[in-house]
Amino acid sequence: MPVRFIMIGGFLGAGKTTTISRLAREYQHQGKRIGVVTNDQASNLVDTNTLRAQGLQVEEVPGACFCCRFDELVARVGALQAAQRPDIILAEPVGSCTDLVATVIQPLQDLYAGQFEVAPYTVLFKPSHGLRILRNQMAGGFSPKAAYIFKKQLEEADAIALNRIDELSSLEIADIAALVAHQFPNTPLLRISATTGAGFKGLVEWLDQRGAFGRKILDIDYDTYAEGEAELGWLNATAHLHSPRPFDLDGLLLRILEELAIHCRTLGGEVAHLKLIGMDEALAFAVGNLVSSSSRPTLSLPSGLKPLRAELIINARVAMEPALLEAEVKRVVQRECDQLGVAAHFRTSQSLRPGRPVPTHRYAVAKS
Ligand SMILES: Nc1nc2c(ncn2[C@@H]2O[C@H](COP(=O)(O)OP(=O)(O)O)[C@@H](O)[C@H]2O)c(=O)[nH]1
Ligand SMILES: [Mg+2]
Repeated sequence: MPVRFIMIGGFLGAGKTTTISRLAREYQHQGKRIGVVTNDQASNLVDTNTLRAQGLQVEEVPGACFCCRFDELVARVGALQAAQRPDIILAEPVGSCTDLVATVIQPLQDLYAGQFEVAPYTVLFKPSHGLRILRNQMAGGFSPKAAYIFKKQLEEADAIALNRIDELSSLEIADIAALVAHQFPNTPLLRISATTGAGFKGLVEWLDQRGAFGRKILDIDYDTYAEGEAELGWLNATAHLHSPRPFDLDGLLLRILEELAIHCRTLGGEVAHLKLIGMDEALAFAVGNLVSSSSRPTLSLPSGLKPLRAELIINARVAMEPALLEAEVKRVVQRECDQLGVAAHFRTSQSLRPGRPVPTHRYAVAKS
């Protein structure tokens, strides 16, 4: 029996991890076994931690996107299959990656036909940047090249899922629907909220379909794509926090995100996604998120913890020079910790610009 491979695409901060987490629960209720593969340019992923904490089997493909580490993707799926024979693999690609139909879906369908059965490719629409990008307003705060990636991601989708409808007015939803219908004609638009579960029945039904999907090969300029991706600074860091007195972990995460939002705005670096996990010694944890410079930081998972010690994991993707991003993040974390009387020691820190994507395979025409 081939394993069902469901990849959920979408820009940084669009809601892929939240969607995958909810889909996993839905499928588990149906009695299905689930494996998850996450992907990032660096290691120490907030997403992997979040999903593992839900009891899911998660494998990581770190260091480059699925398209450039195709064999590693297949190997990680193989590891999941050996461990627990999943019925379904949920896969989250890097949020700045595109051309996934030509470089991942088509090769999987062609080279591993008996092993994988690929579901219709669904890409999440991120309203905070998407509305501005589709309206051609200042590239949503990014450069036109990063906006190019955002649009290419939507162009290769079998369906677009407008996420965060819990936060949108019916007018905003109608506005986005009209823009999508105009710019991506013949692409179905689902309306979902990964947070509340609204629209998930429809999403699951859509993903269950069999047919001629995963065939929209992009006409794409890899120079523009590579330059757009390289404009984003990437930082994955971990720090150990300790204090003589219990401290408010949730409050600290929110303050760090609030301060970073202000600094990024001042420095003119649009936030694509900032994620923080704070974890105590018993591995209970809080998650904080910021998905654009103009959004409000949120605790996607409040913990109520008042620990003496905690580990902090930081994943930041911001349109800023990586060394500057690293310096800003470290400075803000130190300062906010100082104010609470908490000592912060950075253990690992990896900052980079994504390199030019060099896919293992690229199908110029759809084979299957
Ligand atoms: N209000 C709201 N927030 C959401 C929704 N989906 C995701 N989020 C939040 O958006 C942030 C980014 O989500 P995440 O799943 O990490 O995005 P990813 O980068 O695409 O994996 C987190 O704070 C989520 O809690 C949604 O439907 N509604
Ligand atoms: Mg994610």
